[in-house]
Amino acid sequence: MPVMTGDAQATAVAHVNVALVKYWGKRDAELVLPCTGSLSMTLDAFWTTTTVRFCAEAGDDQVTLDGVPLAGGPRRRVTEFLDLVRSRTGRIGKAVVDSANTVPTGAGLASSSSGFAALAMAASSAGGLDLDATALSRLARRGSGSASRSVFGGFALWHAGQDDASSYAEPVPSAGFEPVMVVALVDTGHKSVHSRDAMQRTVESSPLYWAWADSAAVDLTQMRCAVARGDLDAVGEIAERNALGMHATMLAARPAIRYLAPATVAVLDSVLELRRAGVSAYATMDAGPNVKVLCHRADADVVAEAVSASAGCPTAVAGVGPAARLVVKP
Ligand code: 2P0
Repeated sequence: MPVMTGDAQATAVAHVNVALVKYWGKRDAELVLPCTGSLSMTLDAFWTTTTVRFCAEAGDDQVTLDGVPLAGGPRRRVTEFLDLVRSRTGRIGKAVVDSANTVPTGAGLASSSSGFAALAMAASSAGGLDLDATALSRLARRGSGSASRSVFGGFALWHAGQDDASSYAEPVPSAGFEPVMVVALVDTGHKSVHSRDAMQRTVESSPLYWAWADSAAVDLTQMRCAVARGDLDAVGEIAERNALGMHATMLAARPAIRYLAPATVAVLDSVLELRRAGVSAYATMDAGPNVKVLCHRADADVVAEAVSASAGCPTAVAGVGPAARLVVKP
């Protein structure tokens, strides 16, 4: 492999995705191989823009997020990922990484999905790798599992796989299915337990974990069909039961992990009320107290009003978003 010196820079944009069938638990932490497959919707409203410059003069990797230099664990995750990219390219220089989120970081709003997808695309491109979408999905997975899905727009299915080669995401046919997610911003502060630690504790200690994992396989098959036929009620029902089941596994972990706050439950009640009133609205929650409510675009205002009133919180409406893309090429 030729050693590449000289500066090279690339900028990528990747959008957040929210899982409709969740990823929760790894069977291989080093390779980030999940215990189960998952399926997500990429959102148009939230994204990360990341520039990577391999720089002959830089003494060490420099990483800033929203203008603030990263340190400690968060910085290490990025530098280890850069080491992985460097090991596959002729690049030996350190990197200057500048990243900006339109989404609060570390609040269960899936900022790591867009963050590592954008980093994978920008770093591999600046490093001179020409990866197809599957290879990029595999690489992004090594940074953060959910990032494997943010390489794609629309709906994406991440195959659990057996090894590095077989664990990647791909687009799911969705035939013009264009629902929205009303995001109830219950709390945008940092979560109490990182999802990486929380999922490991759940797999290791929750007696409910494998029951959920088994049911998630059924959810995944049914979800793929429901998305393909654009059946919002079926998609919503499967998504809601899968998410509640995932939170049940965490509540049974030892010690318990509880991301759901009183305001989360208030939003869940308002979603039930909406359904009783004939509105197709379904909730999903990730590693935090915020709630994403899936509904038809025509119902977005009425859903946003109801969930906002229930918890006294702001909302944002997100539609189906695009694939990750390079905006500045080397
Ligand atoms: C998901 N989450 O499918 C699930 C649902 C949170 C709840 O993917 O350890 O940051 O970096 O692979 O991708 C959050 O976990 O975890 C996540 P790592 P990640 O979207």
